[in-house]
Amino acid sequence: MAGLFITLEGPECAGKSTQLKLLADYLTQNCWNVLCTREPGGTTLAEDIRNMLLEKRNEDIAPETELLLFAASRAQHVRQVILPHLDKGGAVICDRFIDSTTAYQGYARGLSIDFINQLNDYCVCGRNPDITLLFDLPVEETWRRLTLRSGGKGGDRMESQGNAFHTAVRNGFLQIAQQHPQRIHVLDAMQSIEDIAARVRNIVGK
Ligand code: Z5A
Repeated sequence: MAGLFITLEGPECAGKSTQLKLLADYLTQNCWNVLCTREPGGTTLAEDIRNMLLEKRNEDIAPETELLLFAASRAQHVRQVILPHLDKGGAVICDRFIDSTTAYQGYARGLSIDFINQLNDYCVCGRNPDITLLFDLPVEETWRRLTLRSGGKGGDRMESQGNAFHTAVRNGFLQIAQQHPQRIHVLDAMQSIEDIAARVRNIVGK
């Protein structure tokens, strides 16, 4: 497989974006040509889909529609951005990827995990991540950080789901990690930013 493909996963406010920047600096210092991107999003079309998915006015979106929109965003993102960069031997760091679909639309929304696995395979063209860093955070801490960040104003459509949904997401991620122990590394997102960054460097450095 050409290039280096790293994905960051976990619940909201687990520190993915924070760690993504630190990891990008580390890889750049180690002579990698690094592309940072995110899902949903990463291309003009996929960013439009992202806006549709996160807007609160779309709260009546059906789970099946939601799943297919995340998949459509990924199919475009992989083909237009991720694969070309990997093919040139670069490093791609992506904030959320296939495991978010399995955790959110599968474990939390209750859609078929088998179907989601097939759909994920279809979207990624056979190029799964080399390393996935899963930032695990208790739901209470997710809420604490979300409230701090929004100043009590409430979040987007996905963030506004209830406690049971976010608990199912967290447990779903942990189950997925158990199924892919070679690829997925679970990190305690309650640690300090510096300690987590050191652990990330240790995993990726190896
Ligand atoms: N979604 C889906 O359902 N299906 C899919 O297939 C995909 C996604 C791909 C995208 O939201 C939503 O789409 C997401 C899943 C769903 N929904 N929800 N809910 P997003 O991209 O907007 O949101 P996010 O990925 O969760 O990003 P985030 O909320 O910004 O979280 P983060 O990137 O993990 O955290 P952060 O921005 O680095 O940090 C958040 C705050 O915590 C910030 O104030 C930091 O200073 C603080 N922080 C960070 N690290 C620490 C530590 N170690 N200690 C203390 N405080 C910290």
